Amino acid sequence: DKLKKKWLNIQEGPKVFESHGNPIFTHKYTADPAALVIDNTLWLYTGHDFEGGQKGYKMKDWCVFSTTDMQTWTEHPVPLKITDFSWAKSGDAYAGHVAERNGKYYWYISTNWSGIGVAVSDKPEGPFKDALGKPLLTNDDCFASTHSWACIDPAIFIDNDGQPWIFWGNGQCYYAKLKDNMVEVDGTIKQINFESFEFTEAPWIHKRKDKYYLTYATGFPEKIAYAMADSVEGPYVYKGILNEIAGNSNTNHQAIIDFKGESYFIYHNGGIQTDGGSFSRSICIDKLEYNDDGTIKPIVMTTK
Ligand code: FUB
Repeated sequence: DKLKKKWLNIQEGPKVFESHGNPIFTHKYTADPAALVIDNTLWLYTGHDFEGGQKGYKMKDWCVFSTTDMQTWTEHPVPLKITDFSWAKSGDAYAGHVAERNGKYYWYISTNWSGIGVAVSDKPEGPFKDALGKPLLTNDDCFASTHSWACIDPAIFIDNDGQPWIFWGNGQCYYAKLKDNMVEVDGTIKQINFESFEFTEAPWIHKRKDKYYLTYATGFPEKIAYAMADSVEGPYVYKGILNEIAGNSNTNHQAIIDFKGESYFIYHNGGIQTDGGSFSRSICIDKLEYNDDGTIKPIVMTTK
């Protein structure tokens, strides 16, 4: 019971606290960030690692935090747990992504065995409910992939024409259109053609000045690389490494957002907190800057 309480970090209402630089949260281990800006508020959705020297992932729920200044943060009560998805057999609460559409918030989540699901809420802080009662995507949607974690790491991108897209995968990067209802795939599932560069996982798509950016984890231990294209479907041209291996975590996982006139790179790091590591990770945020030609400057990881 003691362990369970630690895991779920059960709390009744929102908690407000100050962040003093990277890692931005020190009261619990957080990983796999996804971020959403609504008006003046940054919403940060994270995975939740069990603490201290684990030998594997132990992730049973997800967390949501909000801020208007990146210093004072509100942690909202646990909005979503792996057990909220009855079909997510014995899986862990892997990376997710939240998108807003027509006043509703859709939280796409992944698990290592059962694939990708989607939960919905009327509010960015939740509570969220499984929208389908079954997975949105499974390993069967990942072509010939055989490993149990092939169908993970959903990333949603809504283009200027209103078309929502979902990207995901481990080892291969898959993508498809979503229907306007956000809970059904529209048409065929395709693969990004990575000819000369290695995709591990953690895709994230963003757009700036008509250019599409696909950032993703490459290699293992992972670094974050990026590629650029003129269309959401590519072809994507490899542009290099954006973020080096972050601390002593084998994985890295990024979210890229603009907030109050600046661009930010949100990622996780295993190296800062006592007991931190590949399975006890911590979210960090650093500035992201573009060159005049639209390429991105390498991220400088700081403790600020
Ligand atoms: O947190 C579990 C998995 O590790 C995520 O789904 C991957 O992106 C990697 O960060």
